[in-house]
Amino acid sequence: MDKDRASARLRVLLRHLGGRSAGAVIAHHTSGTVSPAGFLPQQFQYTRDNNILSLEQRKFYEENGFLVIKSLVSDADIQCFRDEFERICRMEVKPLGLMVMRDVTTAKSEYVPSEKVITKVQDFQEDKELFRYCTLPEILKYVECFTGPNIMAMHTMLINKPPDSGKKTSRHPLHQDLHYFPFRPSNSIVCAWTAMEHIDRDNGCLVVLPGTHRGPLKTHDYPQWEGGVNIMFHGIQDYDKNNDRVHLLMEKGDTVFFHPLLIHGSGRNKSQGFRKAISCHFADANCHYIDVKGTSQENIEEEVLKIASKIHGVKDVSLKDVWKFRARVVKGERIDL
Ligand SMILES: O=C(O)CCC(=O)C(=O)O
Repeated sequence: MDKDRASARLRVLLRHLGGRSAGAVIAHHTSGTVSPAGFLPQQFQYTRDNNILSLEQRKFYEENGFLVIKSLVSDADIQCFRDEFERICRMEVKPLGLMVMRDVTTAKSEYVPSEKVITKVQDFQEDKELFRYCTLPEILKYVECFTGPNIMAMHTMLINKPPDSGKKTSRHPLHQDLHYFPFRPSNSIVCAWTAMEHIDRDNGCLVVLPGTHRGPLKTHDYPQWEGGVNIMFHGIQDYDKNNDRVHLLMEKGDTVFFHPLLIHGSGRNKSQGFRKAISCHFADANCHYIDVKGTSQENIEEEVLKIASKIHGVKDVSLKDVWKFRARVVKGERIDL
């Protein structure tokens, strides 16, 4: 590729990824090296043919396993999600099935319902306002590029990463989300993660290891951290320490779509504020459940079933039952999931 074409391509990449997050992406050695002209559609295995993504965007996701779309969710919607989260924290609303989480350093202290003690709410499929995030047309338009037209919302979270207490417990260890999922194929699953405010390295942005979506699912377990680890924050020990790392610096409304095998995590929140993001894992309704017995996912199955029994009092259920209970169709028809 001659110099002019290379810099033109780089400009296109910059436009798609935008300002500072693009700055980080350029550091990845494969992001600007292949000519889109030489890339034939039949080579795509992680994205679908539907003309929503540009060739450069498809190429980028195929190579790196993530794609940032700038300013995708409006300020007004984000404010609505924030208000609803605060209502949940004050216990003014109690959506069915919602899991409310606290940081390991404060989990055992007295419970005062407030935004300052809740670090994550998970499984908000029965909260009309928060679940609206999973049905936003601007989100689903991109999701369809990875899942196809029949879309299930499988797993929902609003993460309220707290200022670190000094024990580094606000970190999220490097992991692959597929570890938590008993459904396949992995290429038909995608996460949408939207920044609810400016997010950078100071308040603990996402960090991703580009290209790792092309590797296998690795063994996960609790990291041996001195200050403790949050419940269900499993991590990978044996990732390639020389793999490039990209810190995703994002503005309010920016959304990253990423593959469930992409190794990612987030750093310590060194700021005084609570860093908020909202996310949903979507899957093609044609995906199927798998039995994780005898696989590396057995440890998370055991933990999830224990929690389901403790919080919801449900016994004799399988991991598949738990997932079927939380899954919701958001576009097209419900098929196998
Ligand atoms: O928002 C974060 O800090 C990380 C979230 C994440 O990777 C997860 O919950 O799987």
